[in-house]
Amino acid sequence: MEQNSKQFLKLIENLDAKIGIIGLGQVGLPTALSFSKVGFDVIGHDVNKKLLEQLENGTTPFEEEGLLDLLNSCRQKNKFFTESSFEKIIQKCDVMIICVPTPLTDSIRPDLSALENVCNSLSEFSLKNKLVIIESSIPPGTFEELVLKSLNAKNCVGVDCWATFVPERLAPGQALSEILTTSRIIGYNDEQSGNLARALYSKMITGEIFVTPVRVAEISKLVENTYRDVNIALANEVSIICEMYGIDFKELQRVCNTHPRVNLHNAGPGVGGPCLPKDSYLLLNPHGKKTIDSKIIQYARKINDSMPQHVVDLVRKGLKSHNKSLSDSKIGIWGVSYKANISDTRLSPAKEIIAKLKNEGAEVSVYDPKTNESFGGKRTSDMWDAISGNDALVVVTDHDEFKKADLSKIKENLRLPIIVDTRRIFDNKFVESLGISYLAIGYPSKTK
Ligand code: SAJ
Repeated sequence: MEQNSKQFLKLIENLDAKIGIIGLGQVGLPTALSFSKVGFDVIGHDVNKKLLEQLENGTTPFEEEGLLDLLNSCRQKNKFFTESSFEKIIQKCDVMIICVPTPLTDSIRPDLSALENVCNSLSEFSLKNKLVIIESSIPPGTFEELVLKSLNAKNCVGVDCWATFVPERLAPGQALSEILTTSRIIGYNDEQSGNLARALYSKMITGEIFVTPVRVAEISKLVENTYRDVNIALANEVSIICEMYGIDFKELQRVCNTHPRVNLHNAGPGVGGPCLPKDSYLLLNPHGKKTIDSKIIQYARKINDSMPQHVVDLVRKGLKSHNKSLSDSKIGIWGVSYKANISDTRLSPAKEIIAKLKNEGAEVSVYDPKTNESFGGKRTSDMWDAISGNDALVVVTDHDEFKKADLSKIKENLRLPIIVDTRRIFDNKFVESLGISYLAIGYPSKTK
C-alpha cells in the first residue's frame, strides 16, 4: 500500500493522474475545467447526454464568467473530454471526483439518490489504486455510512484504494476565480487518502488546504452556509424592526458595520440558490438518524422564507397609497435569478413573489437579462417592456443592468410612479426627488 500511494503521489506531482468528474453542473464543470487548466487530463461524465453533446459542441449549459472560454481552450489543448459510459470513465481515470446534486425531497429531507446511484455504480468495479473524492454537500455521517460502505463492498478503502470528502466551496458568479484562491477542507477517514487529496488540490489551488477528520469536514461545509443563512435572517428580522421604528436599515447597517466585530448582512427579498436554503436542513438531518431540533437555525429559515410575502405587502402598500389594489394592478418585475449577474434561478425568491402577486390577481410582466425563466409571469424582451404602462416596478435581482437604469425613464414608462426596490440598488433620496413612491425592505417609506 505504502508503495502504491507513493506511485500515486508521483502521478499527481507529474500531472499524469487522469481525473474523472461525475456530474457536470455548477460545481462539476468549473472543477473539471480548473483541473484541466493546470495541466491534468480531465474526462467529464453526466447522466444528461444532451449536456455532454452541448459541451462537445463547445457551449456551456449555464452562464459563469470565463467558463465558455475556458471550456474551449481546454478542448483545444485536448485536456478536457466527455464520456457517456460510466464504465469507461472508471477504466480511464485514476481520480474520480463526484459532484452530483444532493437536493431536498418535497418533505424537506435530504435526497441522496444521485449520490447513492453513483456510489453503487462505482462499487461494481475494481477501484484498485484509484482515489474517489466526494465534493457534493452531504448530511453528517453520509461519508462513512453511505459512501464508504458502498465502496467497500468490493474494495477495501484505505488499503487498495482511497477515498476522501472535499466539500465544494464554489459561489456561482465567481466560481472560476474563487476555486483557485479559496481554502479547501479535506475530510479524511484514513490519513493516506487525505494526503493524496491534499497533493491533488495543491496542484490546482493557491488557497490553503486544511486536512481534518471527515465528520468535521461534513459539518463544516453545512455550518458555513447555515452561518450565512442565519446572518441574513438576522438582517431581514432587523430590517422589519427598522420599519417599526421608522429608521432606515441601510443607514443602520452602515453605522453598525463600523464596529470591528459586526458584519450585518444585507436584508433582501429572501434567500435562494442551490445551497443556502438547503444546507441547514442537511445539517439537521444526520444520515440514518432522527432530525435534530435547532430553534435558531429553523427560525432563520422561516424568516428568510417569509420575505417574499413581505415584498408583496410592500407592493400592496405602494399601490394603496395611489388608491389602487393588487387585484387590478399590473406589476413589472426586474430580475428572477437568485442573485446578481447570474442566470441561476433555483429556489429564487422571485418564484414566490410572482406566484403571490398573481394569486392576488395582479398581472405580472418579467424581464431578466440573464435568463428566459419568468415563473409564470409574462416574459418581456427588454426592461422597459416589463414596466411600460404598469403600476409598479419591483426590483427582485440586483443585476448591473438595472443599477444603471435611467430613473426618469422609469417614471415615464410606469403608469403609477411606484418602485419597490428589494435590493436597494437605487438612491432613495433621488428616486423620491423625482416624485416616485419608493418602498424597500427596512425603509421608512414616505408612502402611507
Ligand atoms: N443574500 C442576502 N443577503 C446577503 C447575502 C446574500 O439576502 O447579505 C441572498 C442572495 O441574494 C441569495 C442567497 O442569499 O439569494 C444566497 O447567496 P450567497 O451569495 O450568500 O450564496 P450562494 O448560494 O451563491 O453561495 C454560497 C456561498 N457560501 C457562503 O458564502 C458561506 C458559497 O461560498 C458556497 O460555495 C455555496 O453557497 C455552496 O455551493 O455551498
